[in-house]
Amino acid sequence: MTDLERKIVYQIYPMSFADSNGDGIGDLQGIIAELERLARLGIDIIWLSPVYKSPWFDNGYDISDYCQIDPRFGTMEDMDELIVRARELGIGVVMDLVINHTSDQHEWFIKSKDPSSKYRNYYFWREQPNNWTSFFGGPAWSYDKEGGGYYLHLFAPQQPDLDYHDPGVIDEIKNIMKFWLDKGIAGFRCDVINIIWKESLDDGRRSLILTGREHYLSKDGTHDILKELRRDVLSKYDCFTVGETVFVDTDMARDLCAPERSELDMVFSFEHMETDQIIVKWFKTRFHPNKFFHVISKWQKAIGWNALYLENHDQPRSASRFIRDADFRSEGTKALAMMLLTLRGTPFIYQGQEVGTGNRELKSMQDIRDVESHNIYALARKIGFPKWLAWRIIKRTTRDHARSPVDWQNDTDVLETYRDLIRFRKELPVLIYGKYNEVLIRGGLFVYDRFLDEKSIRIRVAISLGSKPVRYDPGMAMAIFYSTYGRKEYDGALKPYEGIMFIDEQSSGR
Ligand code: ISL
Ligand code: CA
Repeated sequence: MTDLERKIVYQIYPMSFADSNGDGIGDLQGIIAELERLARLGIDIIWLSPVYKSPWFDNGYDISDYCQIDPRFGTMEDMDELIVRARELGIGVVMDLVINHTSDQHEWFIKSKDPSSKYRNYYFWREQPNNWTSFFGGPAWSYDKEGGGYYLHLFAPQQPDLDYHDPGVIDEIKNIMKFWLDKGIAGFRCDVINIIWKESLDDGRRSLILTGREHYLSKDGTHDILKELRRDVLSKYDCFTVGETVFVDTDMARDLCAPERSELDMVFSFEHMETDQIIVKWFKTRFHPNKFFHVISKWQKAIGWNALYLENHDQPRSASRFIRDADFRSEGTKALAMMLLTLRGTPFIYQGQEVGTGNRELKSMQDIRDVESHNIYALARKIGFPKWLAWRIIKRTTRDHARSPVDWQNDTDVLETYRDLIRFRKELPVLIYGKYNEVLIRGGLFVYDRFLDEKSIRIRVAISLGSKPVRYDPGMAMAIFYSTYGRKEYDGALKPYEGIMFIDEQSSGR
């Protein structure tokens, strides 16, 4: 990971990104047609959420064939064309690797229903279930008549978990990875990768969420698998991996992405995305900027290099979530952009974020298509929540907010800010290689320094997520390098939802 540090990633959710043939579904030719625009934005890598063949029960995170493109998106020729055309523009393509589970329509699972099949042990078939509960609510086991038993699924029943105790499974996965890497892709985003190894199937401690998780969260077996995939496959290619890792703390994350351990290059952690909730994401609280900043800063200090993100296809839009005052929506999204692009690590921009896209207007459960939202709604009703309350929960949290088509005309002003900030990252090595140092967090204001050494240029970033001006004295030698308000003179206070990059005049010699 050397070159990688300079890269900026852009996540595409293909279904709602760009539709080339007018059938209402985004597709690969649509992405190809947008490549130049993405190149102009300055991004280096696109990560595609799944485009593999899938019955689409969980929007493609239920794969029925890892080596085929789902017809809704086009063909394998389109995919090959996308990889080549992107490369011509200097853009790498990262694929989503969903290997904790397959679709229940995958041929392995269908064949595994026969107890004498070699695929039987690819999955967890048991006569009796344990007490584990699933990520989408409800039991993690379902009975299948044909299979003559219960099988484990940590997500929907249509997503049976693979059992990595069978060495055949990891061989299959290696072949799939090679298939894609040989096509010249730039790496993988590894879906829920820290839960793939189930250490035992014993009953779990009863818990409000995910009973059983102590048996599979970030176990040694997961580390072994990651090392093996790196040794046998990934190390032979010029590529990188980012793991989606649920319920990780900084110690676990360090173990997963420390360079000397040769596992992942970086991880998506969740702690900063959990600062506006109580226990689970369905119980939202008011957003408190200071809490959010403290978590971000803690991770900056703890991990040498990591993935940075504010949005993805599972999260409500940051413009609606982290900006409490709707009057300052445009300003706020620019300030958040500055934070994302000036912290230490690899920034991931989610489609539409660069034009300040907010949450969707949703009227009732009929507008919702996400399987998770439907399950949670049903569960809430079952335990006695009135309809209005169950709906309020879904309305605020549903993954559909991020998954709807983007209005590219939304806020082109925000887009200009993204362009500027991306350019600075390319021009100022301190923003990439510089150390991080927290200066202060108070009253919705977050200030930090990026610096290489005492003698060279120092950038001080101040981000305000508050609706009132806030006084802040950066010290004598600091002048405005860039403000999201476009101003050049500093008057001793940040404006509402302003982001400022100060530069140390003495050290830069400007
Ligand atoms: O949505 C979530 C966080 O707010 C999680 O509960 C999420 O389900 C979890 O992070 C796993 O996500 C990934 O795997 C799922 C898939 O539905 C998600 O889209 C994917 O990002 C199962 O493959
Ligand atoms: Ca289409």
